[in-house]
Amino acid sequence: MQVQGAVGAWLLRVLAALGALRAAAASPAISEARPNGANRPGRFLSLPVPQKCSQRPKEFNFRGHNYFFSGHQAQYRNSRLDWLDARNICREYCMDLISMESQEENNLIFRLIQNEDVPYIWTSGRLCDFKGCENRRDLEPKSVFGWFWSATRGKMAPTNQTPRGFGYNPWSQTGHKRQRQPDNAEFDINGTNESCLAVLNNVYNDGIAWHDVACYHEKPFVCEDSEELLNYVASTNPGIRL
Ligand SMILES: [Ca+2]
Ligand SMILES: [Ca+2]
Repeated sequence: MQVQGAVGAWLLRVLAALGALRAAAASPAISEARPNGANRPGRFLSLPVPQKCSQRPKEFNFRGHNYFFSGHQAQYRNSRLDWLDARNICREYCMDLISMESQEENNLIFRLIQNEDVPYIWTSGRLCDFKGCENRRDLEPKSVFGWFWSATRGKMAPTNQTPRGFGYNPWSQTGHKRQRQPDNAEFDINGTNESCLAVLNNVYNDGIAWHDVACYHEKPFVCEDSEELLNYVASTNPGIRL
């Protein structure tokens, strides 16, 4: 009974934390775990694993956040995962897929991709096109105003503008349809929306650039510290070293 009580209390705290996140968020936290049209329905976001958080790979550090590239970790060296599976690997380490909120941070990733000749990586960028995103006039048109960083639920700059902190617009000027990104090109091919943000390495002869891509594609990934998850694990595991 005592164990059940402890688990119950813990679950309540998790739910309360998630509820607070939802309330604070520009976009809901839970429903993004169940993308529309996914061929694996009922998938959820993973909770952090305290022991993994304290032993998480710290490959490089920028402005107080640790990062790692999956290709540089023995256990993920050859891993290619869909967007949600990649997120969940990161989240178990108190991290999440990378969010590039400044050109400096973006440059770190571009350099990694260039130096290691990586074809593409997943980021935490996501289109708000799931349950909870309906009737949001502030997100219309979605292709311009509907993108956010799911790691922080921070809204991204309109896709047709240079984001604050950048000297240029990192979305590619071209793609499958020879149109600027995001272009939701796969929808025309098989009805799947391109709801996730990947950085592609010259796939369309366009250098290293941001592309909207269907979330089921399997790619290597970069994880970045999640302050939310680190704070959560710190507050529920007194004395833990993170
Ligand atoms: Ca970031
Ligand atoms: Ca695209």
